[in-house]
Amino acid sequence: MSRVFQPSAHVVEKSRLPSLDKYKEMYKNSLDNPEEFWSEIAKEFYWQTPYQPGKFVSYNFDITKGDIFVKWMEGAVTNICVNLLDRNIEKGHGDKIAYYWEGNHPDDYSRITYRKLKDLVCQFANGLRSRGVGKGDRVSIYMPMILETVVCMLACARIGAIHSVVFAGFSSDSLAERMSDCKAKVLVTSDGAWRGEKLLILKKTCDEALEKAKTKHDHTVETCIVVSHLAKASPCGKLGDIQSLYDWNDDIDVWWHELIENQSNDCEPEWMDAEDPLFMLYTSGSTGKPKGVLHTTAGYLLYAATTFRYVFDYQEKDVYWCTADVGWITGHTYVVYAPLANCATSVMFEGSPFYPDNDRYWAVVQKYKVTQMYTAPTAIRSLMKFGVENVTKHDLKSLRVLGSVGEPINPEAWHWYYNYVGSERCSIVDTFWQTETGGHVLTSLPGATPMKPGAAGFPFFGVAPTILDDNGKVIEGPGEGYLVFSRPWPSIMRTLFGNHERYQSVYFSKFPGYYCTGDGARRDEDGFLWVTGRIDDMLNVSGHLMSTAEVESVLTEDSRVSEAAVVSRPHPQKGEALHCFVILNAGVQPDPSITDALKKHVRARIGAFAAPDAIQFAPGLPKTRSGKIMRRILRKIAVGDTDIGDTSTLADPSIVDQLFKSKP
Ligand code: 6R9
Repeated sequence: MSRVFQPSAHVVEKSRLPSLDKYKEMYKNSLDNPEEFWSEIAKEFYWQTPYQPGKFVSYNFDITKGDIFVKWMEGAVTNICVNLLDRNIEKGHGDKIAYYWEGNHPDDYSRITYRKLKDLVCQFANGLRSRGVGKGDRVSIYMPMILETVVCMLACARIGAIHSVVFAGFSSDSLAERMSDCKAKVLVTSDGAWRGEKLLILKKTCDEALEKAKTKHDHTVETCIVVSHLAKASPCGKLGDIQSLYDWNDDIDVWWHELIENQSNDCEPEWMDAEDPLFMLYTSGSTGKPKGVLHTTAGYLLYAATTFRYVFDYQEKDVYWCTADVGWITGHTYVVYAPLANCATSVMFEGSPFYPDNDRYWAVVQKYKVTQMYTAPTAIRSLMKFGVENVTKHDLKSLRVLGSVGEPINPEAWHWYYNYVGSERCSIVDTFWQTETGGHVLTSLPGATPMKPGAAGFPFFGVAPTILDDNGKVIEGPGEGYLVFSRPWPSIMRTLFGNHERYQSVYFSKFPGYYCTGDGARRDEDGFLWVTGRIDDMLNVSGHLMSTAEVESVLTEDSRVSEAAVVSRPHPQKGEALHCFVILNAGVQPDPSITDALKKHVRARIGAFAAPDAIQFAPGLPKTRSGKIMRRILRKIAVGDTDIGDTSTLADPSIVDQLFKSKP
């Protein structure tokens, strides 16, 4: 039995949702009367044309009855950027700080008000229009955590262009593939960025990616807009002649500052239908190419705004900080859209938790008197090892709510976060959600719900989770199975860009009538939901999802490799780490230089976060008679657990012994 923690008086006193009963009442209403529930929230926002009553939500989740679709607020016309900026300024908050920006180096920091942010967004939006970008065009963004990144995303939203942010840790191959898949017209980047003492020359990666898009994917990006960031940033290591590190091609490259130089800070927004696309974001699939998850306008706005308000219990004078990179969905919804929709003041941090010292996170909380902090278990675990003095020497009493996202939080990390960062008086909100869900779907709510370390808690308003067994039978009460949802909430993804078939088959075909998350979940005796991890061939390394198939296909690109199988094994900081079984071609001898080459190749092709921890040369793989790799057994071998259970279905059981013996 795990201990139950009740919200402290410190949290409850201020909470806008101060009791479990209130949550239950609102939750019930959100399911019984979705139109009443969500249209009340919609009233706060600006609609050029209001929605048509009676058509608030329509959908089909049952593939046996026809195509899957989800529509919210049909008939409504709005612009999300206007709602985030103009609306707040008109309400008198133009001088409110939208972001405190904290650079990689502690000497680099700035702040921006709502008014100034709108001016910059309009100028850049006009700049994009001057380059021929309009409604429906795709703009790829490969940027560090700087204010221009937010400006760029909102500028796209203002003119109806679909932004596609690619995390700036991805390789040039990955960027090329993503730009080509969505046929991006423009790429926006910066010359580079510091991450701790490491210098990243982003423009160079972009040059390579633009070339690869052309030669490998037959796609030409028309314009590459470059923020000059390095000249402004304090150097944190050796800085050579930057300009010599990348190319400049006058035909397509243009400096950001030159593009906006003479642009007006007024920009007529593009009026968008409720279901017009807002952005796409690629996420790994268990097979094949990355999936371009597409989100639309009105539903995303409503849901992002509402989750932020209740899950973080944001109040007017609070300072909120989400440490996620904008390259991931957490950065989209909870660094950009949701805080601005609530007229919040946020911290945006460019750097690393370890630079210049391992207490940087806590120094930032103290500096800005952060009230809500939102980070990932992997970050917490990597900071735990430096001892609690790093934390306790800072004044963290401004904190009220501590968020966690990306993977299940292990109880040890939960307790450390709760005891030392939150001084046993902050609520921890463990938020389960996905790129596909657009916003939190299972979570605790500060002030309202009790907490159990490691449990994601309860469904958010409008969300109807179900647990199914292997046969698709609903598990009522306590039990474990597949986590699915029986109806849409406003920000569920609408399709995979350019591939509705794949959308239907990946998410809706396994259990007709349900959206399938790909995660397992358990409901305990008290009704808490625990997410137990992926049930497909996906890996979650430091909160980054990737598929075994993706890494395997990169490994087999090496001509010396004939076959590869990748599994995860537990890792104290990263959560999971990659253990790769590699079969070499006949005549090739295992050698440490091959190990090195393969590790480097995976980093180069996918990104540094995908670097394997172990490469094991294997004489063969445990396969069933029908040729399926038994990953269950490989996972046991990776951790040295000889209790492997039934091997009777294996074509060649002797292989298992050999694999245990050849473990590095
Ligand atoms: C927001 C985000 C989604 C996958 C998801 C699940 C895992 C995320 C979690 C969690 C347990 C949590 N996940 N949050 N598992 N508890 N609080 O991370 O999106 O990158 O698409 O990953 O991450 O496995 O299916 P995304």
